[in-house]
Amino acid sequence: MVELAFGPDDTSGIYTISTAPAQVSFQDLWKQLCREVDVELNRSIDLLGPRCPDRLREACRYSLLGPGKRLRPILCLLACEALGGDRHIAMPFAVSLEMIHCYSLIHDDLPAMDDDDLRRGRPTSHIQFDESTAILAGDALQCLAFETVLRAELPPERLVDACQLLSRAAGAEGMVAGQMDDLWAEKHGGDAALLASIHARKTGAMIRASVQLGVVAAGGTAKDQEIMSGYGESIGIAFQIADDLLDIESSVENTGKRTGKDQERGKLTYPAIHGIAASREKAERFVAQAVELLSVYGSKAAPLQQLARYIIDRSH
Ligand code: GRG
Repeated sequence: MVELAFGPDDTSGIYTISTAPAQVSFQDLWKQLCREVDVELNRSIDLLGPRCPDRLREACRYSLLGPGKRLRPILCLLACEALGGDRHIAMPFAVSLEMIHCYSLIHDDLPAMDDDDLRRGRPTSHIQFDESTAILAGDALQCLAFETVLRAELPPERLVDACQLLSRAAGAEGMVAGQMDDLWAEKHGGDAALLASIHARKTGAMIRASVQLGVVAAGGTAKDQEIMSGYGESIGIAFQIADDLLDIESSVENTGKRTGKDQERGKLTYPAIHGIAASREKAERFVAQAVELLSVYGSKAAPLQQLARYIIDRSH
């Protein structure tokens, strides 16, 4: 494992990117960030008021706290720190990204969409609860995400920017649009251009928004936003290619979801269009591009560069 120069903060024992001399692996940093994010995810469900029905609260908690990678929150926190910001300020944004992501997974797993019974190694929401509860949990998480953005202790104009970035990434021209076209392409087929356009929106838009929200939290410039957006776009494509390859080459034990489904459903995927070897090369190229883009930030961006590699080396 490559060791990076992260270290425990002198006083709190919490890792920060820039300060401490001790060597902490990327994996340890990731675990630390996951723990921090999970505390906040739990708290956000606890904060739901008494008028929230218990069953709905439990369905929200079940999906939100499921054993996922927390990729989007971590991207947000690391982007904020790469620009010299305090990641704790970015935490509400980070948590809101996971909420939108979880809502999309719940809805994607429904019988009307991908019809999956397994997610993150556990029964999907509509299997664990029932279909209507799953739909409503997704709806509730989506609304809660925007409320959570507004809890960040930042100037109002930055909260507006964050809400706008998040809603555009998730909405009718972003993730939802990508999902719509993906379902259409399952029935009607498509070419390399449609594939790229679907994934730039379905998966890529939320990944890009994750780093963009980190930039907003850190008070970054338009130039920072441009650089981080480029990084987000590149790793978004690499992430999707890796996901397509895992569907072919990995197992349910590794991924926690059914594999081999893309081909079964006639999905438009990178390996289906470009072949396995060319897809892998493409992913490598996008990761190299992402890493290069961040070189202007020096060692503060090392974790994001490491993360770009992890995206294609991961086993789940
Ligand atoms: C239903 C509006 C709506 C959108 C669904 C996100 C999505 C769009 C569909 C999920 C289907 C899928 C497997 C897409 C491939 C990329 C992806 C989003 C994988 C899951 O994300 P990870 O790997 O999951 O970050 P964890 O569980 O680790 O959070």
